[in-house]
Amino acid sequence: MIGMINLYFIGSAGSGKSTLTNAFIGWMQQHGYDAITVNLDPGIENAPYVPDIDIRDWIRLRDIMREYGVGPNGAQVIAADMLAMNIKEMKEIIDSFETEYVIFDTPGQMELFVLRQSGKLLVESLGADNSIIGFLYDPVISKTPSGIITLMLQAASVQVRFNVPFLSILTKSDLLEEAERKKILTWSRDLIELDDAIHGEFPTVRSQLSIEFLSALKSFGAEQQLIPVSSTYGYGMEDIYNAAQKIYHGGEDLSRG
Ligand SMILES: Nc1nc2c(ncn2[C@@H]2O[C@H](COP(=O)(O)OP(=O)(O)OP(=O)(O)O)[C@@H](O)[C@H]2O)c(=O)[nH]1
Ligand SMILES: [Mg+2]
Repeated sequence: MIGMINLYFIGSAGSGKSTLTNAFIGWMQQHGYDAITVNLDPGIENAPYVPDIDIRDWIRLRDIMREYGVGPNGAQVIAADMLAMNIKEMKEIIDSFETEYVIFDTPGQMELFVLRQSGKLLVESLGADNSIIGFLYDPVISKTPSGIITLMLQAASVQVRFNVPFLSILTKSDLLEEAERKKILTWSRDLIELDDAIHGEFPTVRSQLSIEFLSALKSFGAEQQLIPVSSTYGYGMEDIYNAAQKIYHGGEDLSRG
């Protein structure tokens, strides 16, 4: 029996992690589910939610910049590495909540969480076998075949890195025209369509992206139906919840458990 589920929102800068954290916790609370939020981004400004646990209680970018004489980017890297020292204490606090879902908002720059050792250490220390990564697809990037393929490659690298169950989420889908949204959703589940589209995007250049290459991506679950959501309008939250429940509880609804 799985207890707490750790759900990590990971995605490129500005893809909507913090806003989705807010929208999703809001939806969960409104529907009577027990959940908390953890902010792992020491550089967050104007957080749209009040985190239950906040990395800024341990690590402050301004202090690091002053102490180490580095700029904001250097401070982010040092902060990411410092996270490792706070995992044990953070775990104790998280455990004390005895909640069903722990929702993690990760740092703006995805590579800080994905590439530095501390991100992996955190996921493993808190329990990889009850974790889910929600990978966010930015709608503006997803609009072109080369853009969505790039995101699929990033998603595949995140999967290689963490090796935990995965959800693919198309954020801010209210910004897309209906036709664009349909096109992106088709590409996400049908790599043959995507292969046709990438050759359409580069008609004069012979693309090195072969169908074999796209099929390799498939083996990492890239050909997975995207879950379209909008944090602004609040839709898609139930779809994220149902997909997450399906992974660990076979779709069982907590409220009826
Ligand atoms: N229209 C629309 N805008 C959104 C939605 N979600 C987020 N945004 C906007 O997208 C921008 C980035 O959102 P954030 O939630 O800060 O994204 P993030 O991934 O946390 O960004 P960083 O942590 O700074 O990398 C903000 O201006 C949000 O208001 C959405 O569902 N619809
Ligand atoms: Mg953020």
